[in-house]
Amino acid sequence: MAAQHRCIAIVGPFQSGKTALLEAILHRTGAIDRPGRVGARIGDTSPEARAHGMSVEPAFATAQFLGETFTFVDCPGSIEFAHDLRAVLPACDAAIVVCEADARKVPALELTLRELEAAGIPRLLFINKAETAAGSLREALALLQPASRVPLLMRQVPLIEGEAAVGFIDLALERAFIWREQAPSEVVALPDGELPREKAERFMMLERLADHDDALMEDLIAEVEPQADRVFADLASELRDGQVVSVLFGSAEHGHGITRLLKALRHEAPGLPGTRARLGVAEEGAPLVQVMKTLHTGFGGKLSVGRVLRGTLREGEAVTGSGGSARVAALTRLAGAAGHRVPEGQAGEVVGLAKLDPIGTAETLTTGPGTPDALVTLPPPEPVHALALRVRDRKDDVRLSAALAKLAEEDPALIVEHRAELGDLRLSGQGEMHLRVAVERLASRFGIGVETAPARIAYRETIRGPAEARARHKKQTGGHGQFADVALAVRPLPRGEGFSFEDEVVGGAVPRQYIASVEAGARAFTTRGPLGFPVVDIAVTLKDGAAHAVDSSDAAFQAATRLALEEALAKAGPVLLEPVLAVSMAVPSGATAKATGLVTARRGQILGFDARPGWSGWDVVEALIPEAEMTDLIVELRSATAGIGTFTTRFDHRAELTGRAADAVLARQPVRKAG
Ligand SMILES: Nc1nc2c(ncn2[C@@H]2O[C@H](COP(=O)(O)OP(=O)(O)O)[C@@H](O)[C@H]2O)c(=O)[nH]1
Ligand SMILES: [Mg+2]
Repeated sequence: MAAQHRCIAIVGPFQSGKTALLEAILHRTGAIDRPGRVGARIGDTSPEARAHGMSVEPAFATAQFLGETFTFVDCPGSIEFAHDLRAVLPACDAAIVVCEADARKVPALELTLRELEAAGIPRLLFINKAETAAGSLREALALLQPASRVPLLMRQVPLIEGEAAVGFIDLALERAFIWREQAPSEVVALPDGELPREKAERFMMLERLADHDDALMEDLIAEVEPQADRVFADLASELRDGQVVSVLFGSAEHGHGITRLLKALRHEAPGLPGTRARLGVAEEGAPLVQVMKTLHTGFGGKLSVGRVLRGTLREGEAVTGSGGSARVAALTRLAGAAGHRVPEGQAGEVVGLAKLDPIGTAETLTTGPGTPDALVTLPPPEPVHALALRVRDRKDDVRLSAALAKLAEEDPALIVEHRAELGDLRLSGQGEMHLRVAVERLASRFGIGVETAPARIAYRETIRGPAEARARHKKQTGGHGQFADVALAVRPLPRGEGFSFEDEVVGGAVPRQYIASVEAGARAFTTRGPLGFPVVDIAVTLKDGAAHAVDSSDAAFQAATRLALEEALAKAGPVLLEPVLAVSMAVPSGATAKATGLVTARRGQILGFDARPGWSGWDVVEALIPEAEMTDLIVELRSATAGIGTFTTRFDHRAELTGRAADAVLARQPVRKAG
């Protein structure tokens, strides 16, 4: 059999050391000479990642280990970029979840694990920074288990000297190792004093494995030492089936535990056949490629990064996905910022496919006949932050739309709306950094400078009470003149009812065809009321009027209606309405009080809070918050929750806005011109 091509995602909370781990792996496997430093890391090669010292998009790198090819995907840990993972994870064979033995980081770990559990991705945990966590390593299982719905399987016990962990005992191999700086560990004799602990921990590990293997359970009950093969086979099958999550530890920074981790992946992680089975892809058939990511490089154009799930893809072949068909102009193997041209991509490999214009992220492509069923569907995540954009230079206006369309195609979590009513271009997404990176890309890739401002709010106005007015439009110009006379009543309607028109004219005072003119005039007038905003929740009643046999016209009745309404609305007590959102915030329980504080500081109203269903250590806070107060809510919520709190919103109702807040809105609004 040809060598396996594996694909492993590296995921986990922000700052847990994913990029450092990727570098340690690349260093250990000889793909790079020495591990880099944050900012110059192979995983963080885009200018935006460098500028912010964090990973802002998945980075791909390939390494050879014991005759197999591994493509690793360093996935951004920040929740603002988590949506990228949804296209990446399904095509990976397994994930390494990088975490820390630190109680404060457990809710973030739970968030990562939920994504993987939902997608059914086999996973193992790598507790990083082990050199600083000697004591907590012993407690790690109890500490981390609440974050996982699946039993964690401690695979190692730390060897501790003084305050520091210096190595580990592998519970499956029953061998002791001492870590070496940036080098494979050294096997040492199992220290006598550690034997009881080793036996106890190994028994716990085997017991958990035996939950899914009756024969192993019988061995344990009969106190027979199980065969090593059986234990390793169970480790592999139970990882693949998501029945257990193995836990290893080490240090990315010092290169500790890296070889052990790679061996665990090699022996236990499912390969391409397992991934095909999970995705429901038959073994036989035309070549199939799953698109994990779309990049638009300034120089090379569009690049679709895809994993070959079946067959071999060759340069020059045409592929078809749900977006259309295109020829693969060039194939590249990716390595951080660099890549090199290859003639083909074999089953299991991850390759860059150049210039597939109609193809988007997460599409499934084939070279065979027909359009393949999509293996992955991606509901776009709900935006939590929005900005209004304006080009610095008017002549960039058209280019801005095209550039934003490209960014949105690359990243479905970016939502672009041209809001004609408010005259703004609104960009929304997953947070401040997410939008900031998008704005920086407009400059760095497309050379378009934009200014940002808080997105505008769609205010409305209504009236508080009933009023009546009568107006006459009369002009004598040249031939025949213009004449219309209209008497109207207005009254408020319940919130959300919009606009209604009634006709109570008796005796034909206003001829039939002009009643329609009055209604049309009223509707046109309510697009901008006396306060300068669209008027809603009013009923207009035509009470009376007069027409002239020759001089009346549609235009004259519309004009008279405008005059009458202007007077009536001014008398009826106009008032501003602001949109209020129903907000559902998910936060680690420790931050619930801070989250409710954010609501009350924003003219918000708490509706209640409760444990987040199915989660440990998380709460959900339900609240009503005026949309105008949402600006930067996500920023403050994230800072109150170490970056992992989030919310969803939906429009709930419009509420009257009065007092100083209303004055501020009106002061910004251009005054309605008279007449
Ligand atoms: N002490 C210690 N620090 C580490 C280790 N691995 C990474 N770090 C540090 O943790 C921080 C985050 O690392 P990085 O790889 O960028 O995290 P990422 O956000 O998960 O990609 C950096 O300051 C690293 O130097 C480790 O094994 N031990
Ligand atoms: Mg990183």
